[in-house]
Amino acid sequence: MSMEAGLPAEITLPPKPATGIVHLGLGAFFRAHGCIYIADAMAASGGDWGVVGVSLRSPATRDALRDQDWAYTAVSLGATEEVARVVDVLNGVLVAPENPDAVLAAMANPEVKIVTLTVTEKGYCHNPATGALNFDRPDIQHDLTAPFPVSAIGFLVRALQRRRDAGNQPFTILSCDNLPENGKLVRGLVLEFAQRVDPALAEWIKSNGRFPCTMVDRITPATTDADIEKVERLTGMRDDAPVMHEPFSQWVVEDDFVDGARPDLAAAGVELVADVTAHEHMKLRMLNGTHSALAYTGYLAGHETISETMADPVFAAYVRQLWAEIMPAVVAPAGVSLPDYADALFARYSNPAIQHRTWQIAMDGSQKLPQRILGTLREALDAGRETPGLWLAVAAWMRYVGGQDETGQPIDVRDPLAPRLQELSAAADTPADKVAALLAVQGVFPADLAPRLLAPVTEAATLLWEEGARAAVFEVTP
Ligand code: CS2
Repeated sequence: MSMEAGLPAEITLPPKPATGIVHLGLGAFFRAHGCIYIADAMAASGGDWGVVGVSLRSPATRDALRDQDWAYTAVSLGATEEVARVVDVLNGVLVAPENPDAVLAAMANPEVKIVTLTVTEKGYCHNPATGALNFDRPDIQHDLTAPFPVSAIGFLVRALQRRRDAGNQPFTILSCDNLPENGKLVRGLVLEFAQRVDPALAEWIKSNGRFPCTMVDRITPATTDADIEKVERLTGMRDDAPVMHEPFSQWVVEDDFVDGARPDLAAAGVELVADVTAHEHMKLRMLNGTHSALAYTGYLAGHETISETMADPVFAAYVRQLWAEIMPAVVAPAGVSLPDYADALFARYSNPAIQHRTWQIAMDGSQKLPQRILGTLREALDAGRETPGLWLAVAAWMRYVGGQDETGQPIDVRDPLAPRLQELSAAADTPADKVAALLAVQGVFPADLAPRLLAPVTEAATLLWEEGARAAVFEVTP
């Protein structure tokens, strides 16, 4: 798909806006979410906010987009209609392992004002239970001494170092990952790393850097070959890297940028707020928490996607039960009704056009459980509330990471802790022993919470192993 293909020779396109943003971790989500807001902000109010994307690992996205002048199709999949648009906001894609110096140079360019990130939970190299940088991670160890980094944190600090050395301002760091207080988290990690590299640099970042927190939301399943065919049928154009997303989209951003420099995000529908905490808690617990619960239980029951899981009445009732357990642990943001939010989620999950695989959401559970489910469980225990649906979700995660489904087939578990979790599970005989062994993994379960979960999760696990996921889900739903 070339944007210029087919235009008469005398027509010249206006120059693309210059680059103002570097994005680390260019996956389908940011292309279906942040890029669209940025494109709309420039369409409304102008500005040089072109984006250079960085792939921290694979060249696949770069290779697919290069021949398309970096433009791509985003398809909004409603239950009854499909709307395709071309998103033309990328000015290039760099592949970090091929040329880390080019990535640092792009980030150090003083015209770049913002570095956005979607590097997934594990990409922050932190301990999910404490929020501290994990200096044992090989990537972090490497980046402390090597001239060119490999981790997102390493790139951020080394690029900030170049900017400081050149007498320039830092960029704003805008985390767009599903982590609680993502801006504060990344600030802490950057400062911890910078402190080891050069304490004066850490001081400079502390005084001059900005790390607004954000809440991001748009369901965006991984693009499949069938999607590529579908886009070709829909638009008549071949696009090797389209993105497929639901119609709904939300971005809530704390308005705290270095020198106030940012696109006119409000013009694109972004909610700019002073404090994003309430939005983010609501979304992590009510959306991502139930997403993970449905992913593990649904997968074990043989359901391929979330919409297929929702079409099973036993699971539709289960997700309602989960929201009833979660809502008392959520403070509604001003003007938001939690029951309405739950109803909207129910409709979004049920959208049959969105093929969101339970297996995809099940990935990296060890990095997701704490902020999605365990915080809610802690508050419920403190308040003496029973949460059988969520206890079952934790038990289902435990069965899932054991690596074998209910029919004895292997599960392709993708998780940075997968080998350890599988080993712990295999070494234990009974469901009760497996629960005890997995609750002892402190990177996931805080030491003070684990003993409190032992009895209820053991009960849920026993039910799950004895009856199977679907029956267990039925059992815990009134
Ligand atoms: C999902 C999220 O894969 C997952 O873990 O829960 O990616 C979810 O689809 C998004 O956060 C929705 O905004």
